[in-house]
Amino acid sequence: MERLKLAFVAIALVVLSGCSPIDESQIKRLALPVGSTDRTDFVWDLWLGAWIAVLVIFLLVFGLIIYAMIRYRRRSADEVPSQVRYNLPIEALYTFAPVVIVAVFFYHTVTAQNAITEKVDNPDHTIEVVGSKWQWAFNYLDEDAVDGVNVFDQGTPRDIADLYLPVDESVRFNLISPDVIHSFWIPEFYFKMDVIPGRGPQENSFDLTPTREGVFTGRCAELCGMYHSRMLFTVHVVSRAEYDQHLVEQQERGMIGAPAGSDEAKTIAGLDEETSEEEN
Ligand SMILES: [Cu+2]
Repeated sequence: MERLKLAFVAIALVVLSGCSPIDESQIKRLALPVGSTDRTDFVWDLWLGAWIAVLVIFLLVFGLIIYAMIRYRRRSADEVPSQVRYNLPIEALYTFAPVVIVAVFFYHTVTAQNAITEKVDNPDHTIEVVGSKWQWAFNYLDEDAVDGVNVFDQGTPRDIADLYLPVDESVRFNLISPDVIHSFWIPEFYFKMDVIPGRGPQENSFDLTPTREGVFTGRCAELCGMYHSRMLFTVHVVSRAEYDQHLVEQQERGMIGAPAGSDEAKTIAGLDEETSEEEN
């Protein structure tokens, strides 16, 4: 008995240690962070709808189970409740019902996905996102960027990259990778898209408009190799003036051009040491 108690305490500790301090507003959003783009409402509607559907199905199924347990229970020691097999209408129902449920989920998922990935006609800004082992480069491809030249932000496995976005202005993201599959994910945007080598702006591109200023953490959401966990980046959603200011600063720092990634593929994270064959 003592051992059992100990086991319970141990399990409770493990489970509870996984919990962050309770943020009540997050409970209201059913564990989603605060949405921060013009597309997040579609995801929220899908998320809330799915939870309501799941709750209704849960109550219905458990209600019927409990009803059957009580209504058809054995009432005396010598009586066996009636045994029923091969009830065709019931079997047809529980084949048909899940198909309907999946079809409804599918319909709403596709509708939401189409709305989320809808392209705008003329995005205010275009940013090329380069995911490579194991960091990100962001090429600000605005035609009017700074004196007609492109500037960029780039990280290393030691110093993560910054991404600047102007609030309330539409941005097109073109995702490219020179090496393996990565995935560009900003949790507050309720969106991620894989970054796939060999695919260009035609296939791997999406538009959105950030609607809330703030600093968010972006991640790589596809296990891409040894230092996958270092593929973090910091997203700064700022005013247009601050955005322009940042581009000018990048130009002054000499961050001009459009890196295609992969330089960092040769760098050992945290050491900044080359490990290419020429040196060994
Ligand atoms: Cu990655």
